[in-house]
Amino acid sequence: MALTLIIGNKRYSSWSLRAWLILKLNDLPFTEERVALFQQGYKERLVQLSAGAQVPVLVDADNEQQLCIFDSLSIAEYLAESFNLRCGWPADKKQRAYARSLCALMHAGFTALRQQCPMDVGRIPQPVDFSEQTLEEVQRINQILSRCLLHSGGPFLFGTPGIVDAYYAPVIIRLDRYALLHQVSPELRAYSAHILALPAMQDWVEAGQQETERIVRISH
Ligand SMILES: N[C@@H](CCC(=O)N[C@@H](CS)C(=O)NCC(=O)O)C(=O)O
Repeated sequence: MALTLIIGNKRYSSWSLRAWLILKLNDLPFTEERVALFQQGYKERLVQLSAGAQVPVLVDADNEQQLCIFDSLSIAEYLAESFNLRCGWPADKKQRAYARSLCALMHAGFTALRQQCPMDVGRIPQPVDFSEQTLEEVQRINQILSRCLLHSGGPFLFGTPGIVDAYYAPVIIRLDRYALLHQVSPELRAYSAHILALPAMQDWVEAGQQETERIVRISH
């Protein structure tokens, strides 16, 4: 099994970060390939790679065939099925179901926050004129994640690190970069500090800050 993860700009691509972090948290060997989004020819490259024509894409190649898995959630599930992940889904069936629900919620929801506060790891932390809907979503995230942390006792959402933490990592970057951390519980603030201090997260943020492309508006 030889894995290649195609990602977008580390500065902006939140869905790429999720898949990348799952691989990193689990120490899985993989090759990384970056496609700079919204630059000339990028879409043609993504169309060639997968039916989704977006990043991330996980390419699993062996001698006989090459499989391209697109969509961060499908990548997470493929990795969880292929490897005995140390940082995967919770072992307990009920907790696992809840962790999957939280990932599905992130995958399909929180659109106001995602649109108004695109991930930008190079942004100097400052607020914008948040809409009511964005602030409501922040409070919903605060309640959901704080409850998880109180229930598990931390330091990760379900105690030990897992896919669900990777899924919410870009939200933590947004809370930080849009100066929203003072609006969340002490538990979520401590969790955020813990996530931002992970060596893999620091590597991603540092690399993103070094990228030279600037995208004015990206919503994901
Ligand atoms: N639901 C997808 C979303 C992927 C997505 O929106 N990717 C963005 C970058 S973070 C992208 O490829 N944008 C470029 C484009 O759509 O052309 C997933 O979970 O992987």
